[in-house]
Amino acid sequence: MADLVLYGIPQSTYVRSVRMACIEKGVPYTLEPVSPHSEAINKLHPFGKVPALRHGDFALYETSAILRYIDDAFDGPRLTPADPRGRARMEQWISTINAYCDGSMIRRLVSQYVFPSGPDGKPNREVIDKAAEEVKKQIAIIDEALVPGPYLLGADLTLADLLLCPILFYVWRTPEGEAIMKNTTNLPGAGEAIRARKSFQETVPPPPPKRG
Ligand SMILES: N[C@@H](CCC(=O)N[C@@H](CS)C(=O)NCC(=O)O)C(=O)O
Repeated sequence: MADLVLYGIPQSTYVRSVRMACIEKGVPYTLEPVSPHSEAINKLHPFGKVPALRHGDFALYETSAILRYIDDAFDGPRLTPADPRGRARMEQWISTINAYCDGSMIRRLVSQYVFPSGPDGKPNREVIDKAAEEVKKQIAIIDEALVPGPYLLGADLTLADLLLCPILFYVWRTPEGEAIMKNTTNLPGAGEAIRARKSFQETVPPPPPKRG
C-alpha cells in the first residue's frame, strides 16, 4: 500500500486533479473513495469537502495546497514553473479557476444535470442559462490564453492545467458547454494534448453517485 492516501470520490473534479498530479509525478497513492461529509472525511476536513490527503503523520486539505505539496515533496517532473513570472501566472490561473470557473461551471451548470433542482425534478433552466452566460465568457478568456499552448502556460503542463482539465471534462458533457467549447479556436488543441496523457486516461471518472 502506498503511504500517500487520498480521500475522496473519483467523480470529484478536485480529487481527479490530485490523482492526475500523482500520476504525472510518478507518485504512488491509494484512493479511499469516501464521500463529502462522511465520517471519514469530517475527521480530515473541517468543512467536510473532498479531497483530503494523508502522508504518514501529515494530513492536509484544500486541493491547491495538496497539489503544491505533491509537486514539492516528491521527485518527478516539475508541475510548477521555476521562474517568478511563470509561477505567478500559474497562481493567477489557480485562483481564477477556484474563484470563478468552479462556481459557474460545476456548482451551477454541471450540477443541474447531475442533481437537478427544477420544480419538476428537471434541470433548472434559469440557473443553467445564467451559468452558461458566465461560462461562455470564461471559456473565451481561457481560449485566448491558450496561445501558444497547448497548455495554459505554453509547452509545459502545470498544476493549473490539472485543476482546469477535470472541470472542462464535465462542462463538455452538458449541451451548453459543448456548444460553447465547439466554438473555440485553441481549446481543441489543448484538449487533444491533455487527453493523450496517461494521467487523464487513468482517471476518467465513473458515473455520478446517487444522492440520498
Ligand atoms: N475548496 C475546496 C473545495 C472542495 C470541494 O468543493 N469539493 C467538492 C467535490 S468536487 C465537495 O466536497 N462538495 C461537497 C460539498 O460542497 O458539500 C478544495 O479546493 O479542495
